[in-house]
Amino acid sequence: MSDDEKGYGFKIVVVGDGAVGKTSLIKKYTQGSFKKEYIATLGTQFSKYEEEIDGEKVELFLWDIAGQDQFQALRQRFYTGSSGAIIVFSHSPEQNQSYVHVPRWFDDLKKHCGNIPLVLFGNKVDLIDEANLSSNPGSPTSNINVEQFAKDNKFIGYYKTSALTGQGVTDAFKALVKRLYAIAKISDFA
Ligand code: G3D
Ligand code: MG
Repeated sequence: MSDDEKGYGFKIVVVGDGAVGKTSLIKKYTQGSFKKEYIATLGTQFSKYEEEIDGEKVELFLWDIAGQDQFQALRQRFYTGSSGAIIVFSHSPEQNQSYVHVPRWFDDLKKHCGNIPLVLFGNKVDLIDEANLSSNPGSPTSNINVEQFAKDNKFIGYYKTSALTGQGVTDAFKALVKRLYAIAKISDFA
C-alpha cells in the first residue's frame, strides 16, 4: 500500500496443531477475493487479502504454518509484528488433542505477541453432531467449556467453523478484522 493511499494493514497469525484446517480456513475466507496472493516460504506461508470496512481499504496478511517441524526455528519471525491472532482446534473426534494443546498455543502467542486480539476457532464442526456440544457439558469441547475458556482468557470470541461447508468462517474472521479496524481507528485519533 503506498503512503498516500488511505487504509490499514494487519498481520494476522493463524496457529494450532497440524491438520486442524488452518490453511483451508484461510483459503475459504479469501476465496473469490478481489486481490489475493498466496506465498509459501520455508515453514510459513502467508496470503494477502484486501477488503473494505466502512468504505476504507483494509489489507490482511494472513500467516500460517506450513510444516510443524521447521516451525521452532521460525517462531520469532512468524510472530513478529502481528496485530491479531487466531487459534484453531478441530472438533474431529480423531483430533481431540488439538483442543488440549490450545493453552500451549495461547502461551506461545502471549510470549511473542503480548496482548493482541485473539479469536478461537473450533473447526470441522461438519464432522460432528453439533447438538452434542450443548447437551453434553462434561465433554472438554462442549460449548459451555470452550466458551468459558475463551472468556477467562479474554478472547474476542469462540466460533465453530467448517472450512468444508463454510459455516461460521466469515463471521469468525470478521470478528477479528472488525476489532483490529476499530483499534486502528481509535489510535488514529489518539
Ligand atoms: P492445517 O493447515 O491446519 O495443517 P489443512 O490443515 O487446512 O491442511 O487441513 C487438513 C485436512 O483437514 C485437509 O484434508 C482438509 O481438507 C481437512 N479439513 C480442513 N478443514 C476442514 C473442515 O472444516 N471439515 C472437514 N471435514 N475437513 C477439513 P486432507 O484430506 O486434504 O489432508
Ligand atoms: Mg496448512
